[in-house]
Parts: sequence; C-alpha cells; structure tokens
Amino acid sequence: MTDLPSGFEAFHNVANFPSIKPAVPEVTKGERRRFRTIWISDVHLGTKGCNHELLIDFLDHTDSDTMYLVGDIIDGWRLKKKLYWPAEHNDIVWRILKRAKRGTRIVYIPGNHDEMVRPFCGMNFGGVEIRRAAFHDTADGRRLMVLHGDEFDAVMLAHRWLAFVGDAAYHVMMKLNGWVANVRKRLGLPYWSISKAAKHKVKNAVEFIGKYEEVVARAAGERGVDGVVCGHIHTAESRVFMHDGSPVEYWNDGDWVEGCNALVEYHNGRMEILDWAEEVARRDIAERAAEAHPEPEAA
Ligand SMILES: [Mn+2]
Repeated sequence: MTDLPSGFEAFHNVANFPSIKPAVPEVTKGERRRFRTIWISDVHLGTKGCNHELLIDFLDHTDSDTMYLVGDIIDGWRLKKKLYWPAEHNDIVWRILKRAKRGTRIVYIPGNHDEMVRPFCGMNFGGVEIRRAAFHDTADGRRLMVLHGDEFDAVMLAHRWLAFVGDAAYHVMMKLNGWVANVRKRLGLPYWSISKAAKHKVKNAVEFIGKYEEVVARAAGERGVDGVVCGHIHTAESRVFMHDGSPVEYWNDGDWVEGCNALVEYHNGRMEILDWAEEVARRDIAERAAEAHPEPEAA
C-alpha cells in the first residue's frame, strides 16, 4: 500500500462518503435538467488539463436515470509519474458517488488512461458498475454499443499521434508564421512557412478523425446494433454511416479537457451533444436578463 500515490488514498477516502464534505459546495438552488441518460468521458482527473470547474457545474445542474462514464475518467499514467490531485478532483468523484446513492445507475467503462481499473470489470463498487463495454437501449428502441474507443488504436496506429493536433495549435502557428518569416528575412534566410507545415498536420488530423469515426461505426454495424457511443479522440460528434444498407449512428461524447461536452438522451429517446461552456454562457445571459427585468409579482 505504501507505494501507492496519495491520490489513490484520497480516492479511497472519498469512498467513505458521505462523511467527507466537498471543497466546492454542491449547488442546491434551482431545478436540475433531467435526462434519461448522460454520457461523459475523457475527464482526465489527475491532470491539469481537466476542466474541473465546468464539470462540477455540469454535475450540479443535471441529473439522469443512467450515467455512463465512457473512459479516461482518471489519468492513471500521469498520476504514476507526477501527482496532481486538487480538492476539486475529489469533489468530482464525490458528486458521482452521490449520484449513485441518490439512485442514478452509474456504469463506468474504463479507457486506456484508466486501464488500471479494467481488471475490476464485472464488479460493482459503491453503486458503480464497472464494465468493459455496454449496450444501451434508448427510449425509442434503438440499441447502442457503448465503449471507450481505444479498442481501435491498433487499426489506427499509423495516424495515432495526429489526433491531438488541434485547431488552436494551428492558429498559434499562423501567428508565429508571420513573426518567423520576418526574423528569417532579416537574417537573410529563405522563406519557410510554419503554417504550411502545420496545415499539413491539421489536414492529417482531420483525416484521422474521419477515418476513426468510420472504423468505429463499421464495427458497430458488424455487431448488428443501431449505433455506437464512444470517446477517446476528444472530438464530440454525431454522424450516420451506412452499413449493408442500414444506418449506423456514431456518437462521440467529447471530453472535459478542451471541449467540455456531454452526450444526453431525453426521455423520448432523442439524443444531443451539449457544449457546457455554451450552456453556462446562455444561463448567465438569462440570469442577467431576469435581474434587469424581474417578473411582476402576482397580485
Ligand atoms: Mn482514451
């Protein structure tokens, strides 16, 4: 036990819920948005990349009958190298366990970054079912396969690293490009474009994502299900592919590092990808409008 990082000790302590109070108090005012199902993945607890602020806000403003944690919830690889475990990361685990206690069915499908949880697949801990993959039946009778998505890394190996070259990096490159061009000109060096090199990389990244979506949807089609829900590539998306003349839905629930997305199913079976940064902005505008024009009190 002694060689375990203290993050795991903290994790264990949180399991002694509800004796511990969260560092960020739970929002209890207002009604939560209720969904039939919520899917989130790629939270990467244990890293600085995790946007715990928005995720805590999401968890405090929503509820569902079922919640799927679609992998890479805890970043075990990085935890082993260097410990980063702020109180807010405990708070997220606390909130998830509290949901389970309130009656939400929680299914945790470990990904490649939390593969240390995979040996526990098939077991239940603190009301959380740990599974290697799952099948979800929507309210309108569609059957969806739910998995993290790293299962396809072997197929995608050639382009794997390119998935993480994003748009933001490209825009930084575009800015740097002009600056470098000036410096090189002053030094009498020939013109060389960073942005051109970057564009090539981004184009490859776009191709990678498209190919990944196709590979995952094909696997679902071969399984004979109506669709698939996955995470892993940090790119929220909904697409429909054709397989043997039948439509196959591809849903990616995104991540909580850049995108801050969740996938939800309403009680009629309709599904939607939420962008939580946008939802918070919308809520702030509505609240400010309500303050400026308060509703007249009933006589
Ligand atoms: Mn992953």
